[in-house]
Amino acid sequence: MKMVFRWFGEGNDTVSLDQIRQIPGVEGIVWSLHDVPAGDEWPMDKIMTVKEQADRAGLHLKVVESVNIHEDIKLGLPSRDRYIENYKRTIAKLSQVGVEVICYNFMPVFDWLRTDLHKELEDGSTALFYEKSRIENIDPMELVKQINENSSLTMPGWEPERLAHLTKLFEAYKGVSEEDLWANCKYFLDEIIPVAAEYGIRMAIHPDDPPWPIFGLPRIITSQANIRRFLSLHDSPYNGVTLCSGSLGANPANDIVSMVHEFIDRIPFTHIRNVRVYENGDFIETSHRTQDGTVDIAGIVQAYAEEGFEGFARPDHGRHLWGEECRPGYGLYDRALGIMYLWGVWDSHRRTVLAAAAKEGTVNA
Ligand code: DNO
Ligand code: MN
Repeated sequence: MKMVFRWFGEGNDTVSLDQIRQIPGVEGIVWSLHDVPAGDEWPMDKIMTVKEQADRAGLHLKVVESVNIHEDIKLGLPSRDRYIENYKRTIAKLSQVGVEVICYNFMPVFDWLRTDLHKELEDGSTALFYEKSRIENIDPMELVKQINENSSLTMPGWEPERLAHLTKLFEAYKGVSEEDLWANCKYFLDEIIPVAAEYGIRMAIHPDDPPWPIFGLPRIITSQANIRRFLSLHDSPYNGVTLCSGSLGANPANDIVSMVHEFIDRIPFTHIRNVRVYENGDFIETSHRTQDGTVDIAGIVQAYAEEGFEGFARPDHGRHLWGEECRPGYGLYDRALGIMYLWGVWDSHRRTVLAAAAKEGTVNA
């Protein structure tokens, strides 16, 4: 398991590279060019700037999250080919600075969605919260109205230009069924994966968050069966998944330990975080510790240790602690604490695995 840490870029993150390098075991950053609109080719000079910053801090930049997919690709419009060509050129450029994994998602219109960015937990810390009934009973057009009126319904991770086109986008997706989305996803993979393979970059789709359709928009990367189907759309080691325990864990029916064992060869990158799911379907993001949420983080890390996971891992969202002001979910403290928990579970299980292997004479522990 190779530990990495998400960094939003100079001037765009409250956490510095100097702080990141002091977290035990963290070797690289997970980065993106957040100011480049989805669909555009990434400029080499901007890529080089991040490379120089990472080099100076002694951190690698092997994992990119995300190179976002233009909506026309998800909608299957004829204009998608232009955006796919840009994507291929971005892949080629990223290979020049040593990128090995590209995380992306295939969610129509929205990335992760929450109703409250600072919901208070019992201990006084705050965290991202999702109130199911609030989202599920809202008409999309009412939502547009609420956002425009600056309501408390907050939409993290949304690009302003996407918000502006929301009404048009909802119209465009009216004719797109779940099966259409699968077909559009396959079209994208068939174009992109051979290019990624040529450049030695493993593509890793992020599960939908939350893992169910919202506002009548289809969502497909939601469950073990659907991930299995996704991987078979284009069968290649370069077509993989960013197994995110928090996103998948918002549905308690998802058995993530089982997914680790089944998909291990197709997981170049994993996000490990916990959520507490309530009976009414609401959920809140908690500390990484198993006992603090409803996702068995210790079991998931144990599964990775048993499999000898060699991919990249990062703590995902954390709570906001000790008065820290930061990007919602992306403070320093709780993610650093999360990493130490992940290492603790990992190290103890690796000892057991390696000792057993040494006894059998298969590995020199
Ligand atoms: C949620 C986060 C996501 C992720 C994007 C990747 O769990 O990890 O916002 O960054 O979906 O494209
Ligand atoms: Mn995630």
